[in-house]
Amino acid sequence: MDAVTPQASLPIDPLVSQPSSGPADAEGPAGSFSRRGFLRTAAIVGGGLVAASVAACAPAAGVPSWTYGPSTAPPPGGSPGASAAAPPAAASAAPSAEPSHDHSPAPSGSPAAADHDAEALAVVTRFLDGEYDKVEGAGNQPKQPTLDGDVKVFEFTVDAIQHKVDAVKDPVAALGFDAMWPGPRVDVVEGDKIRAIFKNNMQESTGIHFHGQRLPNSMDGVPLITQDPIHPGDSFTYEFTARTTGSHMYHSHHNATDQVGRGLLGAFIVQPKDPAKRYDRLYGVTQDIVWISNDSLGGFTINGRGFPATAPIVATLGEKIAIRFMNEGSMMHPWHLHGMPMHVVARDGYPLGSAAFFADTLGVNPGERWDVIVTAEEPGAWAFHCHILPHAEGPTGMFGMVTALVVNPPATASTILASALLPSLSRPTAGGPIRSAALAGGSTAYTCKIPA
Ligand SMILES: [Cu+2]
Repeated sequence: MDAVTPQASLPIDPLVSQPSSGPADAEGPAGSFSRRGFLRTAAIVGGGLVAASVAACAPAAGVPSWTYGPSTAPPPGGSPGASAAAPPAAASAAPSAEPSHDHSPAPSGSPAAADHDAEALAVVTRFLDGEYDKVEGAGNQPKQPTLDGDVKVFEFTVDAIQHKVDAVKDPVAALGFDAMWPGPRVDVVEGDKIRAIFKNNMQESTGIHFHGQRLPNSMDGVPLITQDPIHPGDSFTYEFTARTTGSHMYHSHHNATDQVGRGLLGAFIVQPKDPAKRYDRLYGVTQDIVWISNDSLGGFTINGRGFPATAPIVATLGEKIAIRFMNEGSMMHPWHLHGMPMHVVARDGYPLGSAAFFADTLGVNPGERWDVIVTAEEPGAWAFHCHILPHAEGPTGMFGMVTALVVNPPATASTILASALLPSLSRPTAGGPIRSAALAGGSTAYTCKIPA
């Protein structure tokens, strides 16, 4: 399964088959598609983010009106045209591996306007060029259980890893469940009997807490309170029945400032037993996206990545998307979507019912989960970012907690035709929800040019 959605989007129903997952996918057909898909995505993003004064890059009535170039892959660090202006990684405005929690404004010695624009363009160009798909090790891969009778068994490893938050910066000494950050996404169904086994491959002890679940006390995962620490080389087995529906998490509860800050976190989602209460049936959503923020090692991240390596969300006009915000950091992050509102339907897994509300900016405190439904009702490329601006944009452009919601127009005859004429640019080659959405939308053909 690929991410962006690629990695962030999953079939809604955990009972249906899901695409295989694993690091190998990054270079597999799905990855190939995703890069092409991203070109399309990027094209629109280019229209939306760079050419703000230009109407969204919808296909013209006749032929595609914009073209994208160059088509060659950029060297690490930026596109060919922008690399000269790209700042050295060390000079990036993004938080370093030792992030500053200083929220003071940009220094008064900001670059001159021309430099500012060039550097901002360089980083956006990396986003447009699909940096997300060029960085190995995407997290949130779906975790499949084995069955022991009626018990769903999940076996995890807890590993020290080298993790890249983008394609340019050096890897950081991180931690991961199953060697990924975020750890695997676990989807179960209300009433499922769960056995989760964690093998500690680290050089330090740990303990795993299922955050938000109602559990037997002995399964609460707090070392020295409800269990002994899981020492290096040892395993611990958590057993419980998934009682609490909705968006939850699992994470280290031992030396957690460091261990969660370095990546020991993941999504644990309990789908309601009644299918009519699941988001696909309840709201008609066709993408179900986990969005875990963190703000320690590697700076300000969404699903372990900082802009421009964050995954865009790609939708077709009219599509409904569920986004599950989960904050595993130590700061509040107000997520702001441009262009259309978010329908906030659940907090910490609990449905808001008649108290559901609309917002365009939603603060998510550490530990909280908020579920929103977005109706992709406005075509274009819409910035989607934390609105604590020092987490998102600085004198050398955007960084950290930034991505885009790309809303493609529905199919038109011209785009379908162009798709046939430009297969190398537009034809998806593998399965996955994005491909499905793209095909359904028929809007993979045209591309856009970033204005010089
Ligand atoms: Cu923030």
